[in-house]
Amino acid sequence: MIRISDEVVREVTRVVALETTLIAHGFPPGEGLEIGRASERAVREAGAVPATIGVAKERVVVGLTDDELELFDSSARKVGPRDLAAAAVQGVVGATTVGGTLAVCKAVGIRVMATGGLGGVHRGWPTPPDVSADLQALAQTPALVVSSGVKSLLDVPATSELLETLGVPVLGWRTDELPLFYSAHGGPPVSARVESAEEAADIAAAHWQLGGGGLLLVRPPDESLDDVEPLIERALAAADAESVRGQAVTPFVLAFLHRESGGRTLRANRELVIGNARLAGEVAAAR
Ligand code: PSU
Ligand code: MN
Repeated sequence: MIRISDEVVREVTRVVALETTLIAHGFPPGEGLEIGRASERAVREAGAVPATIGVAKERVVVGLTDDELELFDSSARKVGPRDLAAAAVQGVVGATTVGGTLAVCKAVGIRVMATGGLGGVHRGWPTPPDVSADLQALAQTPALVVSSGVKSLLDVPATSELLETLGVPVLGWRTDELPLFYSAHGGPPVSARVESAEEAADIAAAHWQLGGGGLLLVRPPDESLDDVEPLIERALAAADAESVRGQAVTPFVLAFLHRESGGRTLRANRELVIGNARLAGEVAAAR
């Protein structure tokens, strides 16, 4: 049921897992594929081995081929931890979220992953009563995830509190604050600050020796966009007005931001995803 590429089998201690939801649903059509490929290159340039994970051909695939990446367009089903088995058995193309990707990492022993933003607690909780399965998967999987914080449309302070409750260390990459995805500043404090990939790898190893699960390594965007929050509020109001719900909210909000910012959020999103892949590669190479 799981297909692992030969390279991932050989190099599993140096592997960085990459998700496919970003490729299929995180960017405008076509761009996600290019960003997925650029992320793989960034991992290699850092001295590690990329394994993009998704469901295809009745298998959970660890290390999709370059051709197979093209299957992950907006028609792919979004696959979280609970959806993996059904997607594989039923033969659908399944784009794995952070949580879905981590569930696979746990099954095959991959210890490092990269993404853009982690899922979490939605604004206005408990209406909607929406908390991403990413959080539980992270708590239960001994892996370090590099992100630029959590998705920008979430309730960031509530998500940060829940990460503490779940015992997930939040390591700030040369920062004391949880990045707000597009913006480097203004987030809640991290649980520890790190200055190097080696230091992050050492803390992760120590955490696992203590029986711990996942860790988040949060990297601020290189260029901080500090005027996006009002746009996010407008995007969420527009989604509400148009009765956009559930899984459709993130793509709607991202498309709104990309349009209304004149493409600035799209460029920032691209840069941070690739930068996170590079840093994850450095951590994997330092293990
Ligand atoms: N961050 C983004 N775009 C995305 C996601 C995160 O900027 O598309 C995806 C990731 O795959 C993440 C998922 O795991 O959204 C979380 O979705 P949900 O809230 O439905 O669990
Ligand atoms: Mn959700």
